[in-house]
Amino acid sequence: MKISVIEGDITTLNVDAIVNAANVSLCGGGGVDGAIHRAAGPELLEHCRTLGGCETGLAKITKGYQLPARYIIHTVGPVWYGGMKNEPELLASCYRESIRLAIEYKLTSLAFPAISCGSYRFPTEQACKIAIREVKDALERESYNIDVYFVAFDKKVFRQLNQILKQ
Ligand code: AR6
Repeated sequence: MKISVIEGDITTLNVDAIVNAANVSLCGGGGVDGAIHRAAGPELLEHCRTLGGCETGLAKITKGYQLPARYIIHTVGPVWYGGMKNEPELLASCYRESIRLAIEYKLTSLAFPAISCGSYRFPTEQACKIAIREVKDALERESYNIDVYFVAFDKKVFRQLNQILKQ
């Protein structure tokens, strides 16, 4: 297992799958979700409309359509309401469910954005700790070998991810 942190636009990555920080409708939105739908093209939305949405903390997989990535794993992070609404556990579940699908589809490389760290307002440092812990634990538990990229879209998340990874 190799874990790396990179800064940039997740839609440009040539990996087996990228993860989308979607919403329960799976019908697109702003942030990374909007960028992924724009880059993948309209067929993605057509496909997503047939999936019946997705609950918070769960994940569904589609093809990558016009993306360099073969697949997109759509997961729905929690909205941050202060931390008393099970937000940390729901975020952890997003990472576990994404890894579960990556293993099921025998993927060898996977890239995550900082789920819930944009419009859903999850405190970024806590979110980055959860992300790295859950991915490491899940892959060790399953003894699964995959290259995982955490993709930061801004300097703050980039710094935080690197710091946590070093510890
Ligand atoms: N590549 C990588 N990371 C990105 C990109 C990109 N192209 N664009 C934004 N980010 P957000 P959420 C970062 O708001 O908080 C959508 O409308 C961004 O800087 O995309 O889970 C959905 O439809 C931030 O660090 O997702 C939902 O309604 C991180 O990705 C809602 O937003 C997540 O920010 C989900 O909110």
